[in-house]
Amino acid sequence: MIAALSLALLGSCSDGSDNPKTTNTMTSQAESSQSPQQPTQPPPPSTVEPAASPVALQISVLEERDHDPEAFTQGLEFDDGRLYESRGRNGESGISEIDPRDGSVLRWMPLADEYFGEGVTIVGDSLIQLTWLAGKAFVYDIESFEVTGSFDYEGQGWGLCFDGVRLVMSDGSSSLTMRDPETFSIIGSVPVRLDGSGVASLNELECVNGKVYANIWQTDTIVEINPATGDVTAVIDASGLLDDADRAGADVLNGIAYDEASGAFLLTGKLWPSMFVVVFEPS
Ligand SMILES: [Ca+2]
Repeated sequence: MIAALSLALLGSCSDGSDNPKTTNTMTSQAESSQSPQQPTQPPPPSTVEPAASPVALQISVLEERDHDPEAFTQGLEFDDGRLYESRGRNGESGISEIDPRDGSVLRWMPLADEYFGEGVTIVGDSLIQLTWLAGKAFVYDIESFEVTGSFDYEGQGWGLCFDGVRLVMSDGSSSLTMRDPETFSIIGSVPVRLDGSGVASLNELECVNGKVYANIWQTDTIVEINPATGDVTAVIDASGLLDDADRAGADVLNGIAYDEASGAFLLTGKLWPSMFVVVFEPS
């Protein structure tokens, strides 16, 4: 299954923008060869890719838990039941392991003041943490929290997740960039579209079962993306998590971590006093 998924994803990333056209051509040829007896009927437009409108989803809160209101959350990820968070802001940035039950900080490794931490993900026994404008990703040993290496890259770093084969990275634009997890070199990119329009400000990411979830900066919206095509397949309304009092001291939603054990997502945000165990359900 993983191999099949890998092939599908690798095939898509080499030229994601051309995939819909390719699919359209193939679909039309197949239909015409199979339906010579119906020359007077126009082809059903609904079968032409990309056709599906994104599904509207909302959140169902299963549990509210504490989160450090001093944490300027830039990345959130589970690994084997342990929860990791990247914090931003110069002078306050670093990596922490936090207790998923109560948000307490179990381990903390600060970044030098010149770096502004961004998205984080896990590859094997390593954490990889982006920085915003420095063009540098730091690699940490997940057990010791020591920095074991770094990667240099062009442009801004926002969100990062690992789909088991490739790293997926956002930079605040409407595109996702796929990178080799060993070298960090670019191996593909895909423009993200919602009803045909680009979706800008893709921020924190989470790779789950072949889909990529991204929260849109400065909104309470999370989009579910098919990384093979860039199409948004679901739009999740994550508004209303914080009450007005908590909202006043908090910044934007910016943390998505999927817990494989429960099948639920954990959501939080920059300077949020709470994190929320949620599932997505039809609106
Ligand atoms: Ca994440």
